[in-house]
Amino acid sequence: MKALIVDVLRHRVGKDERAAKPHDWFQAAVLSVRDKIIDQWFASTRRTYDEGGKRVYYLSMEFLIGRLMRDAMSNLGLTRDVENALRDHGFDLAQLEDLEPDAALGNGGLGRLAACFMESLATLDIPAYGYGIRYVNGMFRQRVDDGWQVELPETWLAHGNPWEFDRRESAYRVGFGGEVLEANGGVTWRPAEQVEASAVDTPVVGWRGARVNTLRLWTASALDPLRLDAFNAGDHAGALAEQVKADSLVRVLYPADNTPAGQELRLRQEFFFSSASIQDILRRHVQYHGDVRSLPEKAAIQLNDTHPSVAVAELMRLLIDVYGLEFDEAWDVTKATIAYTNHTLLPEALESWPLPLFERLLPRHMQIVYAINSRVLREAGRAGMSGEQIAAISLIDEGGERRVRMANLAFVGAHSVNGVAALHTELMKSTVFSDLHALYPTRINNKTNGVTPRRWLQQCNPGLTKVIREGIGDAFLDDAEKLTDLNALAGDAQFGERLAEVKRANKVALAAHLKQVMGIRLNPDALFDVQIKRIHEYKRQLLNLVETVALYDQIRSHPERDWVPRVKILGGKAAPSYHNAKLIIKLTNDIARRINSDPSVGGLLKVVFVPNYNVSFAEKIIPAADLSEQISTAGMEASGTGNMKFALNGALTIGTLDGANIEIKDRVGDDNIVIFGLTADEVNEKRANGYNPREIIEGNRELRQAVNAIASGVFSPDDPDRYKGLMGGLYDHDWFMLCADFDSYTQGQRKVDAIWQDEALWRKSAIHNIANVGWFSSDRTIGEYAREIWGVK
Ligand code: 26V
Repeated sequence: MKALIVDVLRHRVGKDERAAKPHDWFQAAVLSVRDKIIDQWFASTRRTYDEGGKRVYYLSMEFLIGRLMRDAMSNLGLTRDVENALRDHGFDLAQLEDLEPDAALGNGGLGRLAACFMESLATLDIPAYGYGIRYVNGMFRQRVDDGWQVELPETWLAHGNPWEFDRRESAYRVGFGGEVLEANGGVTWRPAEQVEASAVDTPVVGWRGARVNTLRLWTASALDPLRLDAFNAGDHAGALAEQVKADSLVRVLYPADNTPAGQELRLRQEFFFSSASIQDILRRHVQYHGDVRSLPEKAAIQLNDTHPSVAVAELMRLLIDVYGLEFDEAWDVTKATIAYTNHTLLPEALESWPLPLFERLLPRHMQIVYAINSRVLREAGRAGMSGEQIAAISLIDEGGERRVRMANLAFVGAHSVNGVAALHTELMKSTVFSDLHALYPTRINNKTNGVTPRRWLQQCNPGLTKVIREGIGDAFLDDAEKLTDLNALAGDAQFGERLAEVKRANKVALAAHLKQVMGIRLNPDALFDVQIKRIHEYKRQLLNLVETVALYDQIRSHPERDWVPRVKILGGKAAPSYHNAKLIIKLTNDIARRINSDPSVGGLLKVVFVPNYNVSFAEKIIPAADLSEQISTAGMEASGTGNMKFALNGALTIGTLDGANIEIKDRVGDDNIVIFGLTADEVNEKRANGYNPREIIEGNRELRQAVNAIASGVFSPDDPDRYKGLMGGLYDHDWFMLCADFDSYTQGQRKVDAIWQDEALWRKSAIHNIANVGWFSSDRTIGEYAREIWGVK
């Protein structure tokens, strides 16, 4: 490895050892590791072709990969070698790793899930391709200026991307607009505009190098990138206009999470990548298997949410217009190939497009959507459904401005529709999809999410991994469910001591990092209480903040009590147009400034808002967390995956009966998790039968004082009215039921304090958490998809 790295440094990076800067060494190390991957990559591809088996295609607008260096080294078993080689050259691997930018091609949970799934697919030796967009600017970089979020473009490609391979030979034309021509029985779509999609491939290595799969991201270029005639005539900008338009397709990731962008560019992005992916899948299939009719035997296409659901219409169009299948036959092939995963029930997040826009951009697809719709509505009619039910099933929303409903299109075009946690799947059946479920009662199924234990245990927490290996051996490295052997060590004081030492070391490391990036000093012996995730009202960062203010009050009124020292760590990005989310970030910082500078709390309470939370930051924070905040309004968080990562790293959870929290509770046991608040049924019942938050506030002194303090400007003396509206919302409607859950949340937090004060009890609980969440490995999840949806071994 040492010789290889020097060779690469000289001949491919083009630097000699004496002139090379740290970044050059990093580049050389990456390329050296990449060389080891490539042989495996070719071998995997060849094996798939030889075996002629079924392939899985995961279509996702988002892949939130983060860094790849450690992942690749660790999965190939090269970490030690690279570390030693670099040390011999005078470099520390950990420092060089920090030079790698995050590939942040996603917003949050949905994108990170796609990345975990890619790694598990390779680990389970399943031939698979991820398909997405190679955004030039991924998730924005968040700066905090005077407490406010400021968005800056993320330039992850500034120094090139050593992991990717241009595949210009894999290029497809994608059309927009134009007209549909009918001639001698056939239909052709004559688009008004065309762009070229070309593939950029990144290898994805499975654990122990089991397989290397491909993440294929599309980039766009104009068919005629420089119009020389225009250029020579002096129109230098006009000559580039088409290229600029093509660039815009892959320029930015839409930074909204759970609220549709509703803009034409977004629909163009969706069609661009869906069309290129479907064309690529069909080309590969026809090349190796000859006939498109056998597609379902050789290909399984999974739609990650509705973002790629126009693929249903695109596959139909290609099968009918290009490959000459009859509509019925094409429909059978499409449904047997495609499956759809839903990731949210929030009504505002369900995508739909104004019909005139859809028709103008995709006229042929509009016809196909109508044809599918009339078929589906006929089936509903034959099943004896009411007019109201039929209207709910329709692919077209006829209420007011007519719109195409992408979730309904995905639902009817798929043979499987899955939710991402047990509660979420049941709610899909009873709420948004109730009528579609009545018509197709076997289609909805559950696949509870998971996370890859390679990144989220082994790589991010080597200390803990080592202690576990000493305790139960190595079997858990290949099968996370073997972590249950740790249950036998829950009462072992020595083992508990070693775990506590690792946790403390991780907290010291995090504190050092935060000292460096924010200049704040934290006590590693305090309880690290963490809420990191996108900022959204349903996730209820505000509940955490109001409770923090109440606690601050209590500590000041009763300084003599035996308070548990706490550090409240919050982090996350707000959608740039989401006013309240941005205000919540400012409030966090306003509260932090006041509390952190108040000598009367004597260091018992600190509040930290970590700027620019991303995957790499999560890898530093999660191993150092004692308490994981999973406090969404019940029924609103589809699954959550952060909850799993924290438990796997030995944090206790304080959470509601929402998403996967419920399944975590079932596994770790009621004594090892702190559950509070209304159930999803109770939330519904309250919303239906009238809910009076004002009465609750008036009846609860702690809550009232905290809310009024925030509302009256105690934390914002420079602008006392800043939080009037936000707090007024709690009095008036409190849609997310913060007030209803405040009291039981507070009690939950005091229960956390009590467990913390019993050191042995806390350690035992932490062990039970680590021991019993191996089931939330994405290997288990992908195994279920493979067996129950895709039919692959
Ligand atoms: C919707 C839209 C609408 C158009 C603009 C861009 C955009 C981006 C994302 C979304 C939907 C996001 C849905 C999502 O991330 N859901 C999360 O999925 C996780 C993985 O299943 C799950 O753990 C979280 O609970 C769920 O919120």
